[in-house]
Amino acid sequence: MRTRLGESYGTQLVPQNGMIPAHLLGNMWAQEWGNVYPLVAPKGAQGSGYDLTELIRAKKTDAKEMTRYGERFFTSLGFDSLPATFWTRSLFTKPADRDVVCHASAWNIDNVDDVRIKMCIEPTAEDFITIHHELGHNFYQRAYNKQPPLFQSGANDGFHEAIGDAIALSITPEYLKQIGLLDRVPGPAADTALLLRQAMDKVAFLPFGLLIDQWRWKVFSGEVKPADYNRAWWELRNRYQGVSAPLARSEGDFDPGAKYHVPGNTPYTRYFLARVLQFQFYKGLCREAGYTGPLHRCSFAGSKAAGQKLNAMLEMGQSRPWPEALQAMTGERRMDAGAMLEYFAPLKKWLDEQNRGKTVGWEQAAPVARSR
Ligand code: X8Z
Ligand code: ZN
Repeated sequence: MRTRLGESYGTQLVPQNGMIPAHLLGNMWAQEWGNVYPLVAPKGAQGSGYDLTELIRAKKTDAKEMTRYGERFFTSLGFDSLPATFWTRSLFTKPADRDVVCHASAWNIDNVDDVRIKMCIEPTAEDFITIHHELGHNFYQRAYNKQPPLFQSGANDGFHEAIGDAIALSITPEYLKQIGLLDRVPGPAADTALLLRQAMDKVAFLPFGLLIDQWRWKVFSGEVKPADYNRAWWELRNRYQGVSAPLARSEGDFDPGAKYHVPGNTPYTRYFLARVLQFQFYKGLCREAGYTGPLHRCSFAGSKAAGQKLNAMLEMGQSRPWPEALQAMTGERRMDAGAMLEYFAPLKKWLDEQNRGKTVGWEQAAPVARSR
């Protein structure tokens, strides 16, 4: 990322042994970086992937149709369709006449089957994936509705965040062809490109997913005082993500407040856990579907066996300790990033070659003096 962004923007702005300015990463919070993939795409044949945003736009797919694609993935696994009320009571697009919270969310209104999403869907790859994420919440909610109220929840909150993402990992070129969005499946030479884009979202998110609650817990414990809220935020951003503030900051700024979950008081470690768990779930469901090829090319869409395995875990809700739920689906009792490493192994090999002889990692600027 640093090398390629340096080529695009110059090494004055992107120091080759320093941090990447956060505004160059294609996301307001620099939490997922896939949106700037075109700037870092490998050259030549390896770069020939496809652009899901373009495919969605070319088909003039509207918000509800995008959501139908997500629903059809779940029904292909054997889940019942969403209830009619989902379609009439959800919010799919940004209303023109009033202000709403556009941060995507999934709702379980009656603990039976009045499930809904609230999202301002745009025709982009990012929102296409997010729809699958949100529907993962809704299908989980409906699957555990026979549990006693106290168990109507995810096995742990990372599980709830990982279901739809595990599904979305199955959105492979073959799957896109199957559902009529892609005409021609690119050859294996495009794997590097596809994996790189995926890593820019999935891997780059890990340090971000980790630091939000680190900051929050330091605030709650009193270790970080109000006068240092913003400094402590950027210290974590520098240390874990290797990104720097676009402009000089001061305690007159409150950058953590721009992240929905901070003022919204939504725990965030769940997303870090989900980033690891989703690859475990995906691998387990691919195995169940009888898939034996390289992990990143697997799509378990259409597999009733995978659907049954998934449903068996979902309907447990929180009635058993999470290691049992994990075991039911994957055979493993511990959260483990092995499946994630396996998925990205071909990319890791390519990246190691690209980075040979280059400085990997970053130096942080000297910390700003602590206020008292
Ligand atoms: O907040 C979300 C979902 C709703 S639970 C859209 N996510 C995190 C975020 O946007 O910060 C999904 C990935 C991380
Ligand atoms: Zn979520």
